[in-house]
Amino acid sequence: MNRILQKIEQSKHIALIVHVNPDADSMGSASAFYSYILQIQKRVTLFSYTEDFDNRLKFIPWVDKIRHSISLSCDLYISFDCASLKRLGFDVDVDINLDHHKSNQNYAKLNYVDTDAISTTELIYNYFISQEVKINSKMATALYAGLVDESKNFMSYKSGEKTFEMAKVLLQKGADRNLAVKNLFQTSPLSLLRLKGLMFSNMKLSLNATAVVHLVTQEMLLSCGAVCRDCEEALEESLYLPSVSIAYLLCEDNDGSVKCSIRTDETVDASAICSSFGGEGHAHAAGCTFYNTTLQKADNLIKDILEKKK
Ligand SMILES: [Mn+2]
Repeated sequence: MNRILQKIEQSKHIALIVHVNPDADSMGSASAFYSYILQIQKRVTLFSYTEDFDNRLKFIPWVDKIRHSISLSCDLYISFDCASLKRLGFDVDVDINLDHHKSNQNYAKLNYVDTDAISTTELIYNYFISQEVKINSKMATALYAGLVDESKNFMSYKSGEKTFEMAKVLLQKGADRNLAVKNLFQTSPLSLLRLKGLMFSNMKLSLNATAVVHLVTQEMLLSCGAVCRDCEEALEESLYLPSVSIAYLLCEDNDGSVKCSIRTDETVDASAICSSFGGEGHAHAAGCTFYNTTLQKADNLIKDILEKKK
């Protein structure tokens, strides 16, 4: 951690990079860091490869400052919540990698990866506390956004004493809890609700009803006005079925690839399955991409792996 501070102190213009299709954790950690860099009176720029990211993240401070084409003139590049270089979208050498993914590839000069942290914002929070950084209300809201999203509004099995302790401190520092919860858990575009209905009526059970399979075509997405990432909610809720320990999604993306997302209970390692296809993620939430294939062929590949594990 001291080496991180040292690097920051030596730099004049610092680039903060979130991952492609940023989530509240990636954006929240970069946002809190943005405030911090401003506090120490250095130049800072926030980069996201994805331009049309989720509207529900717009409440996170500094999101309006995001740039989408990387500048190579910064003297320090920091990535947030990004397990691999590929997840950055940009072609850039990363100096500091701040993350909590089990599958992190330690691709930077300095890698600070804490797989025990429930969110990357927890790791940033610990850094701020250890460096006695003053956490203002903007920073608190940003850090809270990542915490509440990754812990699924504190429902995740990983939520423990330190999760609630961090939440408590952030609320004391002025985190806007209502704004975060309203945006992250209680806002749904019509397209998403329609897609959920369609996914639930089309889903299949397999392997003695221990697995749920969602095959989503471009046609299904277009009929709802939805995109692949909108499938995540229905995927996660599929695990609510008592007999189910794994739910996976294969979704035809508009670039012709098939996006795979896997959610599991504590008995199955999702990240192990996805890494056999070049993907990455956490033990119970992971993803990978298949190229030049069909939904059916990709489904067979996953089924083969699951059957071997039985
Ligand atoms: Mn995260």
